[in-house]
Amino acid sequence: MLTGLQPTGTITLGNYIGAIKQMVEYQEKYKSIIFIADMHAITVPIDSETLANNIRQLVAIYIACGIDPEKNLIFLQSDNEFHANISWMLECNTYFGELSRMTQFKDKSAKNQNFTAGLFTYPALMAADILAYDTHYVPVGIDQKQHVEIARDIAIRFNKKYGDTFVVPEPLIREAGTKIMDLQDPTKKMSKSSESQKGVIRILDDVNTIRKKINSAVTDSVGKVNYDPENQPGIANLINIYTSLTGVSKEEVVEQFADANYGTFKKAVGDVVAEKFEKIQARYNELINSDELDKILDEGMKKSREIAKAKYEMMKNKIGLRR
Ligand code: ATP
Ligand code: LTN
Repeated sequence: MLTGLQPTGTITLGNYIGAIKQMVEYQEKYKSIIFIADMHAITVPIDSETLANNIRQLVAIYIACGIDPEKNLIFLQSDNEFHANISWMLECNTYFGELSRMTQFKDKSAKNQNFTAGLFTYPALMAADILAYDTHYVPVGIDQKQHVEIARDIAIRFNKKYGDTFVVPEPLIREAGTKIMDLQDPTKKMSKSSESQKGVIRILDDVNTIRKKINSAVTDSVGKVNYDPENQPGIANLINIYTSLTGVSKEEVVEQFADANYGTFKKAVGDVVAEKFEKIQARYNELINSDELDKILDEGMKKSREIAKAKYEMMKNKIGLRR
């Protein structure tokens, strides 16, 4: 299993519930590779200092959240030059037309007129990330499903043209209902690159700030804790947060808070998030300036290079890039 996150901002409660928590569960079941997709992060404008800080921070967050370096291969994409090299060979087996149909490209290129060639070829680099490691499963959010599908198409095409080279990967899409929304606008996804301060909970926010953000979450005038995403999207979002972090079912939450007002319910949600993130932050603080982090990345660099280099040599040979 292989997956990665882009270091485009501090991880949110949405990323934690929607991505990192699953990675921690999968490590018990699969041989896992978790990496930082930092070369993908430069497909859109990002300040150099901010990027460097985000990268180190994300490694520390992964480990603080329970991603075990003993059970996972953890590395930085930019520490491994074979990703870009493999990506080039895949690009030359990818059609302009299929890249033009990617919805992420269409969305992001519409937002910035000066979009880069890297934004366009992003899926080929992602295919390289996946195919270099004989990945069987790729856990991603629904928005990334199309990119895993194009990686499959490229793998199948390459295998047909040059003979068996790649494992054809499958996306592991999480069940619906775990999408966490902005606390101030519950119709909008909680996003790490969002400008919203009050609506987005960051994993490194201090616990008082977290409680305050939850207390001032937008709700409705119904006044009763029900799971009704259409008419009570704010409350439904808080119920999703509560159930995701405690494992209690939606029905039980509704029953438990049947007579409670929103203030009481919000306090309970705040307690659950604060308790979880307090522990993660304590571990994060131990890690962020430690050598332990560098050791993990050095080891990951070495191991990931070995694997990707073998695939790179094999591809070169099959394509005819040899003397
Ligand atoms: P960006 O703002 O840079 O687009 P993002 O916070 O929206 O970032 P992504 O980098 O697109 O997040 O996604 C990282 C992972 O986190 C994906 O697997 C995605 O499905 C998951 N994820 C992101 N936001 C949420 C959310 N609000 N609820 C649940 N899962 C989420
Ligand atoms: N595009 C993904 C990050 C990503 C990734 C990958 C995920 C880059 N390469 C390979 C899985 C496998 C994102 O934006 N979440």
